[in-house]
Amino acid sequence: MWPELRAGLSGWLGPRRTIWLIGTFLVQLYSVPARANAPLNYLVGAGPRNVSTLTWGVLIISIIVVVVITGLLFFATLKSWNRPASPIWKDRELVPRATNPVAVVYAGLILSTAVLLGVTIWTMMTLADVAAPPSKPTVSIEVTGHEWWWEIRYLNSDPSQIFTTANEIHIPVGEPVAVHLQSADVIHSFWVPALSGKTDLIPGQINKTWILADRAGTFRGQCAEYCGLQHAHMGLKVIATSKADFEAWRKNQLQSESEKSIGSAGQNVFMQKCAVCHTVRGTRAGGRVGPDLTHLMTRTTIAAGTLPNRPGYLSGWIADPQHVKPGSKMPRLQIDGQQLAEVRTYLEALN
Ligand code: HEC
Ligand SMILES: [Cu+2]
Repeated sequence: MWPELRAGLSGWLGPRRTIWLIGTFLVQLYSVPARANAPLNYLVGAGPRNVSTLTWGVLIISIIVVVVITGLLFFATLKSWNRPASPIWKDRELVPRATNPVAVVYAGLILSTAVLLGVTIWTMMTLADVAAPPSKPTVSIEVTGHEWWWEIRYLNSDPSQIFTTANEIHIPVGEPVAVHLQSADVIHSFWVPALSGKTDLIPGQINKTWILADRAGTFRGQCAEYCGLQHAHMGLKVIATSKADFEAWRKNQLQSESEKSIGSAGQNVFMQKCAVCHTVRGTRAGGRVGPDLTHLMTRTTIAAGTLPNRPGYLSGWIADPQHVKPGSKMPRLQIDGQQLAEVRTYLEALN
């Protein structure tokens, strides 16, 4: 069979194809680091290691299985070419073979059962491992899915330590964080690939999961259950920092605006046009339809990761949210240029 195989291959694999294949391989190799930085890459974990180890393990086993099966298929195909063409069966007698060909089938069955069983047990063990955090969580948050943004509430047994923010979760490095998931409307799914698997947010039910970052960094998350028009623009970020930085951030989030005493033309516009839907703690603005804006400027993005939180984008968003995120629950408001500038100045002081 080898001469045939070699002849077949060299016919197919001319010099141009060889160069093309090697080139493709090199390009792939080169783009590996680029893909490692892709925001939703799940092959590089920053949380409990065993999940990414399982992913890699199953991936490698699957590749080996595909390669072996393809090899055997090639082998069987080429072997049958060696048979004399169109045998006339009536002139021939069946010659008993030295080895039992059915043994190959048994071997295949045993081997694939063993591989599948192994992978199943490994998966079960990993699932049991990640069911509970390695130690008692030090921080607990409640995440509420809305069409199409995330409400984040930091829970505490002391009510004065509870606060609400949106779309960006800060956590201390190395400490497990309990996450309670619920939904205000339809089913969403909480997914931060580097830190945990997916868990659904289901109306009328609280699902629990946990996250842990073993290094500092910003980890992108995404709603992973189709939830309507702007599902793709329902992103979130987990920002893992040192304990000290986390505490500083938390202290600042706990402050109300009145302590910074803001009173301006912009605030008047805000009270008239925005306060029905948005809260700014410490003021009369207590709407709960949209994100809490008390510390808007401490966030890096707006509209659930859709735009960077910079003045130009902020103006664009307020002037016409339906252009940025069609179907979003923030309507286009009747607001003139001067009011827009004033309200933006007001928002820019919310830090
Ligand atoms: C009818 C309710 C409603 C009104 C009125 C409203 N908003 Fe919103 N706003 C929302 C909703 C809902 C979102 C979340 C949109 C999304 O991300 O899909 C939002 C998002 C925002 C955001 C982004 C916040 C973040 O962290 O992502 C800003 C800033 C904002 N609104 C400012 C304003 C301003 C300023 C006004 C008044 C001129 C206003 N909104 C009026 C409902 C409203
Ligand atoms: Cu969603």
